[in-house]
Amino acid sequence: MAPTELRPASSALIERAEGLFPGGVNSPVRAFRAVGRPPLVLERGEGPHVWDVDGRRHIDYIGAWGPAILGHAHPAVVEAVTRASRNGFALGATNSLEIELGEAIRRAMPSVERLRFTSSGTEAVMSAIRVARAATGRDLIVKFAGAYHGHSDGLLVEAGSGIATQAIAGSAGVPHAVAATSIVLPFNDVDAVSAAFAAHPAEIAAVIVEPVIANAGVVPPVPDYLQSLRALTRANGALLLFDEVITGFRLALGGAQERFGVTPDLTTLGKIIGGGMPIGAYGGRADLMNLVAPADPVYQAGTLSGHPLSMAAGIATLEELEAGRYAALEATAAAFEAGLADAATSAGRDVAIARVGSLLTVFFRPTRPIDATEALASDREAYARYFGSMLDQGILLPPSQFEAWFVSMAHGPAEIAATLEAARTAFAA
Ligand code: KE4
Repeated sequence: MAPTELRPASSALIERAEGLFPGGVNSPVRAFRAVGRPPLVLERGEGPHVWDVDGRRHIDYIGAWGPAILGHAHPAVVEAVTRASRNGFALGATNSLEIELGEAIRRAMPSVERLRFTSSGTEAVMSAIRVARAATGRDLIVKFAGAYHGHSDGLLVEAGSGIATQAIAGSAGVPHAVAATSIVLPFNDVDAVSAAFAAHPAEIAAVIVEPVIANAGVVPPVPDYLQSLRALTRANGALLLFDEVITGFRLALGGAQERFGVTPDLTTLGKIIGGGMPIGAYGGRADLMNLVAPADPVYQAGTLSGHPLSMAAGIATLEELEAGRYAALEATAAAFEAGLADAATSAGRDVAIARVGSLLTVFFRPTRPIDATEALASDREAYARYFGSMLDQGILLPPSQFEAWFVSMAHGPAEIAATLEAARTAFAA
């Protein structure tokens, strides 16, 4: 049966959505274009499951793209938001919940001596970069190919013609002059970073990095790589910016900076700290954050920054995480990875599974990618077929080879077993 007949309610809603939103979605990946399937319309989530409007239940590994580390609709989070909503919504002045969440973040991430909440990760990254440029008086930013840091102009860029040269726009509408303030380097290549500093002495304000790239699929740092970035930025008067929008509170309570033992100057956060409500945050060394308005000279603002309901959801989520459930999550994800590897091997499929903590990707290529170039060489068609087979068996994976799978604390043995059963069939398909 054609997908349309299979999902009448979804199809009718998608048709209306396509007349309203670009591609029928409010964020591109939700269009499922990369996997050649009609997009789902989801109406409910609970624990490890989501339901679409045609009543189908899916074991979910999208996890709202990161926030749902506790699983969906965790009772403590729902109760916290419901309770807070009875006091009204944004009131336009400081709310005690902002202070509570800020202190919880600093307890977990001591490098975040001071911070500012925003309404998205993009805003947080954009603001952190402004602080870095103001603090150093320098304009250039180094980022890595395959990493995604939100959609601010300067970060929608691709590598220029040569190593350490000015980047080129990665999206229409990004002025060349703005793209030229970025340099895009290969990840996991220390020499490339050294060369960039040599080519641009005293011009690089910061190096921004996803400490574990999740936006090319999962690409971990090679041993000592993050430590090298720390040393090189310090030696060259530049700042190290960890974009922990995904890894923060995911890889450990203290994020990647705790897991890898590297302290950045600035950190950006999002997703988990809002428990699934709109949020972002940037923070770090007090001397840097003290440059931000209402102090001079760095301006930044936001009508709904620190929104009480986002704060309430974040506080409840971090309280659950402080209870120390990471060891169990690690064990679940490790067992999942081993099971997937067995399923692929028994089906004779040549895939490479990359995992850090509860972030993992099954790459349809023989070896784990070391950088974006290798990740992009994966067999996208094979991934699309695999995605479709898993979806038809009730398993919802991220609809792109280049996203991370998110295992939550709500994924139990039954869900993992059901997923591995489906994987055996999907790998054989
Ligand atoms: P938002 O503006 O989407 O809240 O955050 C941007 C962002 C910043 N930094 C990192 C490391 C991120 O992964 C993101 C956003 N992640 C994507 C998932 N690949 C969000 C999903 C989407 O764009 O719909």
